Amino acid sequence: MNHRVESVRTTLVELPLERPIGTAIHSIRSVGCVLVEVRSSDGVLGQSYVFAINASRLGSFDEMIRGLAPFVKGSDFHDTEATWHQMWQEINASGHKGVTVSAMSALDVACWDLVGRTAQMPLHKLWGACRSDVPTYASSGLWLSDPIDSLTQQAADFVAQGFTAMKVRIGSDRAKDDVERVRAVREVIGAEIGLLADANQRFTPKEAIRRGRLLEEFELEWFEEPVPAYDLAGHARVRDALDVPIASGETEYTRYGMQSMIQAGAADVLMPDLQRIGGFSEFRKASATAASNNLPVSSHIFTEQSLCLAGSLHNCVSVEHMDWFSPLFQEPMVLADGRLQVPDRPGHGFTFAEDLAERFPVA
Ligand code: SMN
Ligand code: MG
Repeated sequence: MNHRVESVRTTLVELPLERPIGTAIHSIRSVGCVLVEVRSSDGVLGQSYVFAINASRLGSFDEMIRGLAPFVKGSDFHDTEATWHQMWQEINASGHKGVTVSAMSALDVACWDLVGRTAQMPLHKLWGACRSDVPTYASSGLWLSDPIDSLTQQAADFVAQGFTAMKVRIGSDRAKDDVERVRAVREVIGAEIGLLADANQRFTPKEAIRRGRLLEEFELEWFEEPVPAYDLAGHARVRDALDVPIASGETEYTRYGMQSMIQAGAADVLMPDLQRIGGFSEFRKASATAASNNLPVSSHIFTEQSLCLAGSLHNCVSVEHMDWFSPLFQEPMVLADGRLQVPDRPGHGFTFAEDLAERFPVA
């Protein structure tokens, strides 16, 4: 049997958002994606993508992916572990965080997809499945840039769509504005719907503790990225001072980043991001590291591609529902009873739609 990768192709696209949105640290008008396709000598395709907010410096991601493609081209795509470590060694001098790891992620995910599609098996089944659906929370909304009447409308819409939890962005200049915004959402959704808050690293530890206390009455499921991602000791201070679980980790790279967070006691829930963590291979190791420390993980965005992970990682307790990337795929995600189905299709289960480059050109 011939199991070689014959070609690696990248395509740049830019998906516009419905409206410009903002968090405490981001202004987002669009998401630029590098689509990656690896083709086997049998003509089977494995697919993945990485993205950059507003398509900023998207070319650097493309350049790095194409620069690492020779490690994949000609290799047996089942040798994901060997290929990952060859790339890891190669990027040593350029840095084990950032664009380098994102590029490795894109290639690793595409090769795994090819493994699943060639075997005609869903990846979660190949890895050892633990569930066929997973709790999710609505995250494509409730932005810090949205006025309160829009927040309440969106929150009601999420409930009507069948979501049983949602995430609101906080980090207003004035504490009382955060309180007013969270209160408005809680009043609309009632006590039974889960509410999570993401501060996107906005606060000092003292301010995070103050805001956390002010928000206590709203029974948040978690308080996400309360302080700068690199301030692990600050995370730990906030975590010790508040009862609400602290979620963080979307800005960390690889199992080593997760390990640092765990050792610092930074979070109650770790949130690996498929792109930054380093692909399926590394996400699985990061989750095992968390599991060894009795910690749950919840995937950060990359909803479609994270379902096969959640389907096979027992401590992956939820996935973030973000709809930005849905236009890339032929298959929709299926939400039922507040849970997303893990697709029963080969590979990660999602196939690029037709004519993406023509329909979503980079501005
Ligand atoms: C987020 C995700 C993607 C872009 C900006 C902000 C946010 C989240 O931190 O966790 O959804
Ligand atoms: Mg976040």
